[in-house]
Amino acid sequence: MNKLEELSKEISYALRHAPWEYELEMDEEGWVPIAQLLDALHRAEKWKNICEADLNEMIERSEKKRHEIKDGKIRAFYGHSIPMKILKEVKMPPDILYHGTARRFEQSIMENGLLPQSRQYVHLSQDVETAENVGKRHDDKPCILVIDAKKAWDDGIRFYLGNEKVWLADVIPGKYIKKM
Ligand code: HQG
Repeated sequence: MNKLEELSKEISYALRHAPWEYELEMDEEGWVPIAQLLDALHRAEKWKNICEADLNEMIERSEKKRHEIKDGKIRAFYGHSIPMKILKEVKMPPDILYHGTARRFEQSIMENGLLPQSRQYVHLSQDVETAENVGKRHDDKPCILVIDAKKAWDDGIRFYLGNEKVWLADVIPGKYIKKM
């Protein structure tokens, strides 16, 4: 892992899971003042020279769009597990979305639906390749689930925008899910 990847991991941890460890004041959309984040990072020897330009470079160089910077603030696009629910923008999804997961979870997902588990939202992928990469984090031969997002949306299930490849939802009942 190179230094920018390491930085991205630590910032994801701070913004998704533990803002209080870094004394960050987070608003309801997950935004945190960059100055606060930099102050917290500077306390660690490893990050004592990090500046805003490094954060921009981290975002630019990453193959996944995990963070966003705007008006002196930074936030994570998705992945949160903190108790305060992060408000996301409701948006009509593409007709089909995908979810890559472990073979061992498949039966439970079909029975109980896709649940957010330790995160605030269920994470869905815009395309099969992205879903495969997500699934490989859990299983070397992941199973890909196909979500009838159009039907779910028409039935009143809300979807939210993560980034251009990641969509979010509260719960996806099993009737909208089939195996690829
Ligand atoms: C599974 C990474 C049993 C679900 C990724 C998943 C993504 C169930 C696991 C983002 C279930 C949760 C999120 C049920 C869901 N029974 N298992 N009823 N419902 N599950 O890591 O979606 O690199 O919290 O299938 O790329 O894998 O960190 O979620 O396998 O975008 O930026 O419960 O995190 O992005 O696992 O990944 P996770 P995820 P980053």
